[in-house]
Amino acid sequence: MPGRLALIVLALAAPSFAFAQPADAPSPGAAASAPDPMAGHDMSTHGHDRSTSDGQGSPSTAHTGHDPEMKSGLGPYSMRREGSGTSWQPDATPMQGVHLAAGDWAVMAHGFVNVVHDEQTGPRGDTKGFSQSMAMLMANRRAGPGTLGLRAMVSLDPTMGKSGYPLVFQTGETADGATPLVDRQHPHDFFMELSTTYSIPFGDDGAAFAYFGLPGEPALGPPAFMHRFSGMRNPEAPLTHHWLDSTHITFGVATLGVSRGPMQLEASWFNSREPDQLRWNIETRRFDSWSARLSVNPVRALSMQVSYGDLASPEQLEPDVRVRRTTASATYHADLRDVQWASTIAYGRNRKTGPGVDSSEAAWLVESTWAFRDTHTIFARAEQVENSELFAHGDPLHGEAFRIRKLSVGYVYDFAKTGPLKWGVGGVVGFLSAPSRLDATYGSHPRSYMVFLQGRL
Ligand SMILES: [Cu+2]
Repeated sequence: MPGRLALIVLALAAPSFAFAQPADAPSPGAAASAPDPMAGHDMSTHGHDRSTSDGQGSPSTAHTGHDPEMKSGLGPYSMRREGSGTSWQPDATPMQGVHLAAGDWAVMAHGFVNVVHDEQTGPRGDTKGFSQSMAMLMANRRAGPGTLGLRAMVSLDPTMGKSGYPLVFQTGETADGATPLVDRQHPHDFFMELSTTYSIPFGDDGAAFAYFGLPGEPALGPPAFMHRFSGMRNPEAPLTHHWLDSTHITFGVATLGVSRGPMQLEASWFNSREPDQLRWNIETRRFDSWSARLSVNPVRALSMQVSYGDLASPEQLEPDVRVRRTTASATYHADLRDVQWASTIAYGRNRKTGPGVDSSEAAWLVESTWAFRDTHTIFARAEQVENSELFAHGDPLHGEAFRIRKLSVGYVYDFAKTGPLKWGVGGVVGFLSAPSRLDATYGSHPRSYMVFLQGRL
């Protein structure tokens, strides 16, 4: 069973990170002398940031034995602000994963595995057991006048099979290179990110950076769903994925960005083609597309972005269709005494043009995750899409856009901690609504059910 394989990999990886737990009396050469990749950039000069995770404001406490708050590789702020790729999330977001120092490198490891039983009702529904997973290693060090960053992220999703998992009304990518995946979520590629960054500080609170990923994530959309706090406990991929964050695995991307205080402006050049059905390889293709994003974190709790991308040829099966994507999103993160509560609202629009294609389809997402003492987590997601990919070529309904709505509500109980790993069990129910003309195809009230075991690092 693929799920077991993912569990074994995560379990094997766990002991080697165990020494990275924050220690009050670190051994010489460990946390106490952890390199400061952004030395000279006093975090306390930024009103919207905290100097240390334990709330002690003096910057001198950050490196005297308490868990050093790892700095971003992209600019003079905490790594808390880093979402997926080069995206931003609120500064109030808790640090994920485990942190350690290895020579001159500050290293972070982070990951999850979900073992899922999935049932989608209705004539187009299906049932499947599968695992989803992600393991990420990030490392930053000073190099010359700036900071060098490396990031590797892999997933054992390809073990779920080329056709992914059942998810009614989901569309995007292909299992066989010939027909589109409909009512299924595609597996993510084994290599989700292999990227490098270099940033140079300027002024008191500015930085310029370059990012290269093969694969990587261009400056387009909010942080990807499995990386944002408001959605990361939910094993269901959002139906809005291909309107908001589907470019998170892009085989070839270069980004230049500049940030100053609470603002960041970026531009990316990249290969727009979505990953193909071969999920274990690295694909290369010329850079044919661009995107730009403005991100603003005006206060600790809030992060907002607007972005635009011109994707020359994203679809393997419709290479002549160009997609111009516009997205806007805001995430609010309340870090209270016992509660972490993150909510995201996002809007995306795909304008598609090509031979016989001229459409503009909008999507909305609102999602929220409320976690009490790292034990009880409640999450919900409401979405709406206008989807014209539900019927194959030749079907009379092919190309017609249908408004689909989904409300998912779920709960996870975290029952155990083994070293740095946390284990939870949970469930999520999704209620779908579609125009009654689709009743014959989908049934009148299709639902999505998942129960899952979740391991997190
Ligand atoms: Cu994806």
